[in-house]
Amino acid sequence: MVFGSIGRFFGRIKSGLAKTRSLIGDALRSLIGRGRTIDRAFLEELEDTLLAADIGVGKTEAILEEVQGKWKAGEMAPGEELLDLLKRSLRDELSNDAGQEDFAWNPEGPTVILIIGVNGAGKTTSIAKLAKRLSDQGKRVLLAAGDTYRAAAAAQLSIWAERVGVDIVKQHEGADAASVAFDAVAAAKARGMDAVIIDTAGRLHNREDLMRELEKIHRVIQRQDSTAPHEILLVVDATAGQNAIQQARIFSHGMRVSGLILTKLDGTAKGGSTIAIRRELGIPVRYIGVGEGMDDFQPFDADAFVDAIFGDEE
Ligand SMILES: Nc1nc2c(ncn2[C@@H]2O[C@H](COP(=O)(O)OP(=O)(O)OP(=O)(O)O)[C@@H](O)[C@H]2O)c(=O)[nH]1
Ligand SMILES: [Mg+2]
Repeated sequence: MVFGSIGRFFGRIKSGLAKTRSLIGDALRSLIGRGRTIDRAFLEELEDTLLAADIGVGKTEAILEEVQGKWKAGEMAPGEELLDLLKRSLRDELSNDAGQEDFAWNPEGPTVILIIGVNGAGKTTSIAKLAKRLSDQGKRVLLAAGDTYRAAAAAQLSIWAERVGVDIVKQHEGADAASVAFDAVAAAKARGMDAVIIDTAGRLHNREDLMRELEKIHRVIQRQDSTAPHEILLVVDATAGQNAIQQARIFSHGMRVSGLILTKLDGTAKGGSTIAIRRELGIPVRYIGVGEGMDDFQPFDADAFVDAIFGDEE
């Protein structure tokens, strides 16, 4: 598997997930590879390893139960077989029903993608990366500077728009975010765009204000297109662990989140939290961010992800 894009894809997530690999893959390999028999002490070490890898209490318990069941039935040896069980279990947890397509594109007009998440999660950067990805596919993308709260937000998005080579709709600082979103969807329709990606503020005066603003954006977009937004992607910083889960819950109560973008999986050993986040929120992971550059972004693929954290070449 070394041709062009697939090889590059694999290389990038592998290098992005290097620290996670050493925490999960290497730790499990060394635990399993010591020629031990499965006994209570082994199971305890396995439990500690899985918990230390941030995959979460729920998933850790489920794995231990399965291993224990097989052990008692005499069906399990601690070797490749156990490693295979772990990989399969993680893949099953992470796999999405959706295929490899980015979106169900709106056939009637622009596909409207609303990006939400707490401040600093990586929304604006992820928008740039997604815009780059879609425009590389030949799609015409428009960005909307819907974060009118933070002073430099629109400027930051403009710089990205220029770098990526896409258009942007913005207003003055302090403008009504919903009005920016409304204008952007109108402009995308008028200009025959394929997609409009709307940035939003991560923080307002308080959480209620933030949720109210997001709801207003949502309502106003629907005045332009009653089927919009077609995607609501929640951006989550993977390094935030339990905090990330808590934040994501708040957003997903207020809005019908259609997918997660997990950011900052590079440079952290907390990649295992992807499993905990996916499991606890029940929302599919759609993309992952593995760096600050506009190409450090991949559609989420459970198989590739698990292979990358176990250090498999194939
Ligand atoms: N290493 C790494 N850094 C990232 C990634 N995604 C975003 N960042 C960095 O995280 C910081 C915050 O990113 P932003 O995109 O500005 O986050 P935001 O959610 O838009 O933040 P607010 O606009 O303040 O709400 C920036 O320094 C980004 O470069 C990633 O996948 N990996
Ligand atoms: Mg931002």
